Amino acid sequence: MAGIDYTERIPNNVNLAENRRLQRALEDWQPKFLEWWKDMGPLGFQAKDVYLRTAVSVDAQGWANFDYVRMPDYRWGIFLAEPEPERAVNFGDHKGSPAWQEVPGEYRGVLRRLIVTQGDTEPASVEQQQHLGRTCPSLYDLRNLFQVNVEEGRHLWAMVYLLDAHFGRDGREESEALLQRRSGNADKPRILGAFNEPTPDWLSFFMFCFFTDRDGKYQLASLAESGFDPLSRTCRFMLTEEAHHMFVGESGVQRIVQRTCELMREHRTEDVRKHGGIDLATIQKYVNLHCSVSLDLFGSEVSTNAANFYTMGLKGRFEEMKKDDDHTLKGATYSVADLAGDRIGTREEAALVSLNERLRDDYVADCQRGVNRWNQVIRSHGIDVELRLPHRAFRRAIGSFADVKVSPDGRVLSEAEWDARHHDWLPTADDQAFVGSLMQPVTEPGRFASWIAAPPRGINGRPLEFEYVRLG
Ligand code: BYC
Repeated sequence: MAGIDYTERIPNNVNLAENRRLQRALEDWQPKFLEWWKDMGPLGFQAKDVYLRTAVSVDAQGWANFDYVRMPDYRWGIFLAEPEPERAVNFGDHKGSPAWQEVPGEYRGVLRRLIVTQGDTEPASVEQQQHLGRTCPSLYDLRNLFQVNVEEGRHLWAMVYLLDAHFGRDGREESEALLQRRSGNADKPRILGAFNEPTPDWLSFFMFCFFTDRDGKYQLASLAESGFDPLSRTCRFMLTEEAHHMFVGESGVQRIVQRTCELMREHRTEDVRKHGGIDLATIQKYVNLHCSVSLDLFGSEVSTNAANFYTMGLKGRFEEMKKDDDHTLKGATYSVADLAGDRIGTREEAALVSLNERLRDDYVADCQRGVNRWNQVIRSHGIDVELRLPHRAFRRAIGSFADVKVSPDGRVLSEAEWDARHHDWLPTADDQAFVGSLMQPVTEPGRFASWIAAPPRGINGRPLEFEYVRLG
């Protein structure tokens, strides 16, 4: 078991005490991080005790550590998964060479950009969720929000460690810049589109955790294959935290769907709004919005950047080592979504430049499994409605479909048709105002808002009535 040294100012399992230069860089960054956290982290709850899970070692048991913590006292730190002895670069032009423990000089710029792009999403999501605590549907959900937030904070630490440990002065400058950009700020926005969108209500939050955090899972899994071993090890550990975020998203939407179905049955109507629920049609619109925003995060269908990341051995495919091919992809092809006139089909492309699309395919299949579970809840109430993922060309801003209007079922539309119909497919101002009107805080232990069912069980064996956040 790889224990984490909690006697240090910065808990870690990377022997920080033996690297004075790095320790000084991180100790210099730490107060700036805390300042950012106090400024941009959860508003109004910094002094409250929250029942949080903290990693004390990087193996499975190391997660079982739950206790009350005030968020600014959370032990953010640097935890890498155990090294794999004799690990090699497993794909691309360097396949078979020993994995790099230091940054290969010729790939320095590219690798730095990948790490900065990944790192930038972590504080961005905390910023996007800053106001949500004030309208929590229960103490259980409030605690889950804060658990997600502190772990996103730790993911920022993970990337800052890589920048400070391996990129010298440039890395330290990037670490500072990660604390300076702001989600949605016109002058200094976050790097990727989805991370500048607001998360104004809890339906959006759960959708974000389901769709956008899942992009995180697929991107981190690809980076976990990296031939740059420190990146691989840090992403492998981050993935264990990411799983909880997706649980929060999937179970959150599922509980909303369940409550909606209960109200539909009880009142024999689809229009559950007047009974304090969120109608399935509105939930579908939020699915369309968040899915399309997150599909953009995979980049263009055809990308030489993606081909280069792979050939250089820096970013692999999802489950690279489970794939039975030559792991160089030279000469191989892959089928990518394609626009031909006003029809959407597929065409064969070189596999190397199609890696973004391939990862998007893995992602869509995973999203579909979650949607199937929501639909099972709907069916179990005897209701004949299905939630659906929108077509991958719907409402895209990046890639082949950025300039066309496409319906959720994949028909290419004229501008006029789009203008006439888009309010049926995406949340309107009225929908948002309605969802917003439901966002009244519920903070009595064991109680839940009218629009969401209670979860089947509490956290770490505690009952639902447990005081997951002490507000008193
Ligand atoms: N928004 O070749 P292309 C997470 C840019 S989420 C704005 O198609 P590429 C989390 C692109 O930078 C996971 N710009 O794309 C979740 C490029 O610019 P340059 C985050 C975009 O490079 C929830 C140009 O367009 N991880 O962890 O193959 C909570 C052409 O790009 C966007 C990563 O992102 C966009 N959506 O792929 C908390 C992994 N898409 O070069 C956390 C690291 C593309 O012309 N990043 N552009 O200046 C990457 O692997 C790649 O950068 C991307 C883009 C997959 C994002």
